Amino acid sequence: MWLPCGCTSKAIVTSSACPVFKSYFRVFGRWKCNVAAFMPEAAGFEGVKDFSSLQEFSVSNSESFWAAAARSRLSWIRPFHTVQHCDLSRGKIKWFEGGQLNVSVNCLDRHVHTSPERVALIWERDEPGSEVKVTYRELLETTCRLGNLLRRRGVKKGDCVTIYMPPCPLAVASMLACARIGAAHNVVFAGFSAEALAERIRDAESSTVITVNQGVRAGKVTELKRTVDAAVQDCPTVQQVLVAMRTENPVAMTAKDVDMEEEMLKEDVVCEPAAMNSEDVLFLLYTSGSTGKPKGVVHTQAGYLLYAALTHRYVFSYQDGDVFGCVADIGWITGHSYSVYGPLANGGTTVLFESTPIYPDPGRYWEMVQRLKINQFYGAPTAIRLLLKYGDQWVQKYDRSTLKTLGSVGEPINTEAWEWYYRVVGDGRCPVVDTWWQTETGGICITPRPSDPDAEIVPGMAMRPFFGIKPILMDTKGKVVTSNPASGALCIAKPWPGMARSIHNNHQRFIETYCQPHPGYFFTGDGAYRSKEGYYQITGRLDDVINVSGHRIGTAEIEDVVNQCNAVAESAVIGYSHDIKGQGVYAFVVLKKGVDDQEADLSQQLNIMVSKKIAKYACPDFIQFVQRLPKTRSGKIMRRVLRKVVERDLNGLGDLSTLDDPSTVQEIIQGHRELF
Ligand code: 6R9
Repeated sequence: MWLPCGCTSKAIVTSSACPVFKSYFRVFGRWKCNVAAFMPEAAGFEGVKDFSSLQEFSVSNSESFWAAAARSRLSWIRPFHTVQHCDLSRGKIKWFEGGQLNVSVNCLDRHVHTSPERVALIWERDEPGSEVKVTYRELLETTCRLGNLLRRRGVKKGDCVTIYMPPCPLAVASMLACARIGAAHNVVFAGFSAEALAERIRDAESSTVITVNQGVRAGKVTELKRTVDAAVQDCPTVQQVLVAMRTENPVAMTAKDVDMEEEMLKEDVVCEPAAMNSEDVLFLLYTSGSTGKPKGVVHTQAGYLLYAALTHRYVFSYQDGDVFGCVADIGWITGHSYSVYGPLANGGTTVLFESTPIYPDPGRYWEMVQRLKINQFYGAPTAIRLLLKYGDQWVQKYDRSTLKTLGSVGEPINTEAWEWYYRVVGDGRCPVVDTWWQTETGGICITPRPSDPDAEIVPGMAMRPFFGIKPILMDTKGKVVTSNPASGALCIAKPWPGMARSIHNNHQRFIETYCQPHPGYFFTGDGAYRSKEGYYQITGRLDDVINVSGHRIGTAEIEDVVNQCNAVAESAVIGYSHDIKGQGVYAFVVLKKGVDDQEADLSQQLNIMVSKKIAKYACPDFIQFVQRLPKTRSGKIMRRVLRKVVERDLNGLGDLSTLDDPSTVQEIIQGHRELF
């Protein structure tokens, strides 16, 4: 079988050699004769006998499926009257209209009623062995105090609060406090620069920012409050900054700053939850697109929460009492859906990871798995590729017998990394779920599980659609490809509750980006391959978005910063294949005429600019100064040619006849050779 990742063999993971599958089978095993043992709602679904008929039912009877799930999995203040009201071609998506609920009540209060002392969060702080456990009762109290404080300080239903914090219980409480009082949150990854933060605060029109004095990561202290100070200078909307103390080092406080923890102590531990409509905004999360500024993806209350909860439960086979270890930062969608909302909606115990995979040494993840008795581990291929290079001994030193499922997310996982994850980390016992999804999809859409515990998993393939998801592939003419095997643009044919509803302040951009490219379908921006068995494999972005260590970044955003340098006339940034990071950043830069090209100095200057204006991970690994860029006669940069040069695939340069001046390509090839 041919796979686009270059894998030619099909290693099949079956249940026969796998004790965990057997225990999984014992728990869910009776679904074969009684599917309701797997998903209780299915008892009411006609004709559903097994996993595949449940999946088919969820797509062809999506209203019955989602209505049953929403009724049984969420606590409603007022029941919904309409399951869905969607028109994908017009970008109109509404789920559970008429219903009212409060997300923080769903994530906290209902579990406090049944098991107040159950651990909700395990804060895995930077120093191994210094973890802090927070029970559901404690998290509810903290959330309520914070909700009351926000209310007292004027934050109202419909406002948007920006949160600039590393993963920690107060960050989760901040998200949930917003949800409690009906404010939206906008979590900004704490690795973003002051300018990137300011841009997001301004776009979200936040009047309140929540942060910590300092961050601690890999033994190093970062001055997060100082970054916020710099950011808010350019944000006229900001009236107050709530500052919590992550370290004991005092920071200079300005007139806008509020000592968050001191003020919280004055507040009551009971906070009346706001009754929110299903389609009120829960949060904005900024992500990169192929053009323009990062966009504030809008997610709403009920549909998002339901989808996060259901995928968390079934993709990872999460069972009550399990410890779920998602190591993503809360500043990304993975942190939102699988460190916070999914696990908490399910009453689970979830880990908040503050450190890095190699601090204090490359055994960190597995030492943590042993110490915290983690049952599901969810991480990124870039970290797996990095750890693989350090050798098996860092894994084998630690007891990983608690692990039941291993997850991968954020970028394609190559076969070598997959095999190592499965055989070394999971001792060949745990299914590896390569989960494909996006900020815009809200939760996992294509994944090997849920499916029959005996069902095969092909390394490096995301495999099958989740309940309610109907993926399709489009050919270059915009026609749906029905045969297998096939490749094409990945679209989703039906709306699902977890999908994004809009782009903040720019619904037109939402329609143009996701709904118009293939009318009637949600366009993901990714390409995919579908095998003859019907399994999906994601082949990468079709647009100018690149994926560096699982972080999404638009090449246009980096070019925008590079072009701001006085010495630069124009630039073209492309992604190239990188052993560890998945993709690296390669910049072609044309200097202005007469500029004295002290290239080393200039490269350094450009790197400083990118890290200051965006973040460190967006810095070019290579900068090649060129006289001209290859352009079409209409003036468009031919990125395809640049990509081929960097990949050293000179035979694959393709048709150059549309180039304005084909000799540019030779200059660029020559310059590339000189750089290496
Ligand atoms: C969850 C998340 C989304 C983009 C997406 C795709 C890539 C994510 C993947 C994957 C191959 C997987 N991506 N998961 N590619 N296999 N399992 O990462 O969201 O930051 O919005 O990125 O990441 O290209 O379009 P986000």
